Amino acid sequence: MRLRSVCLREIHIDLIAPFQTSFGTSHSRRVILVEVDIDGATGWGEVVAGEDPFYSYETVETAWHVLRDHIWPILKGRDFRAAADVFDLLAPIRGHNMAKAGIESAIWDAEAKARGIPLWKFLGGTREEIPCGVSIGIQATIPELLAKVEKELAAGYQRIKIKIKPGWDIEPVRALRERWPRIRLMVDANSAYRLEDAPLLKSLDPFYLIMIEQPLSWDDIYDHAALQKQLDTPICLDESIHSAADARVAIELGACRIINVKMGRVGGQTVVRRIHDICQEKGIPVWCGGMLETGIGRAQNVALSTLPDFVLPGDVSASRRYWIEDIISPEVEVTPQGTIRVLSKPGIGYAPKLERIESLTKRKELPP
Ligand code: SMG
Ligand code: MG
Repeated sequence: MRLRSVCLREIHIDLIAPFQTSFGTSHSRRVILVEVDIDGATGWGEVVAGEDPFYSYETVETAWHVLRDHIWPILKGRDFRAAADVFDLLAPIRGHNMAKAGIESAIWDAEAKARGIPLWKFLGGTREEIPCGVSIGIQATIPELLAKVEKELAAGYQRIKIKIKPGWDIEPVRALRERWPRIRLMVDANSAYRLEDAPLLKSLDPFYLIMIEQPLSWDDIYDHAALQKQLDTPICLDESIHSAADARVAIELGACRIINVKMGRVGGQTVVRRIHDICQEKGIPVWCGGMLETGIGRAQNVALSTLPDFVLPGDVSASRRYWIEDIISPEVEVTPQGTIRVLSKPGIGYAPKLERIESLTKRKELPP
């Protein structure tokens, strides 16, 4: 197969509500959409890099540059066997996984469409309904947090994750546990703590959280292993896992008991499958993380969440939690049981709304 053309678009889209983590607050998103033509079949991918280099070093600007000036020249006109080969073709480019994933996932979509099968099946998915959780940002007050959680539980979501940071950790967890002793609850620190904070993190053990996500540095695995030894609560790694090799090291060192898989962070669907397979073999459950995606990235996340080891509810939730109007049709919807049912159309299964995308587009380029 051959990549005939690529179209890069940057869209700007407002979030329904601001989203606050330990590293900052998002009010709106700048998102790169990648449209590819593979032998006449069209595929769509999304680049999840942020506006600022706070979650990772990649940004919208670095991803645009790497896609246009480095990835496209490697893939242009190149013959390859399958979407599954693209990640390895891009090996000369070190890092920049979010840029790579944007185009690689679009090629997966195009190949699935050319074969006339849904992307989730093409990836090897086995689940037709995926369990969903929500991620709730840092709130100004505990009553506001409780109100948010109440709303999401009423909508059916199967697990609640709250963002924590020093000064907003034990108290919100205690308040949630007092109100809802039995819900599936977890916290995500986005690297806000240090190994010296182990006693504080240990004091979360009595709240039987299903996991603590990424407590320590974004580039650390070793200290997480030391921390995990001291905690009963499982550690889940997010920012620290960039590759299949990282997953293997983290598991071997005992740095985590769960892994959050994000396609953008690891470079595309092929590496998602490799990490999935390693974790499955080692008995480590995985779940799909979220990056405030628009419908394109969300549809890709729904597809990968159908792989068999995605046993825990992910941060993949309904379009309407993020956007007044999403850029796909139908929008991603969640059942009252807190699940998303996969679609049976070829590829990602959701159609990009081209007029809406055009109206949100701030820059567009078809590199020659
Ligand atoms: O997409 O619902 C979502 C956000 C899920 O919490 C979420 N993502 O560290 O897991 C994480 C964060 C990273 C994105 S913060 C802008
Ligand atoms: Mg996280």
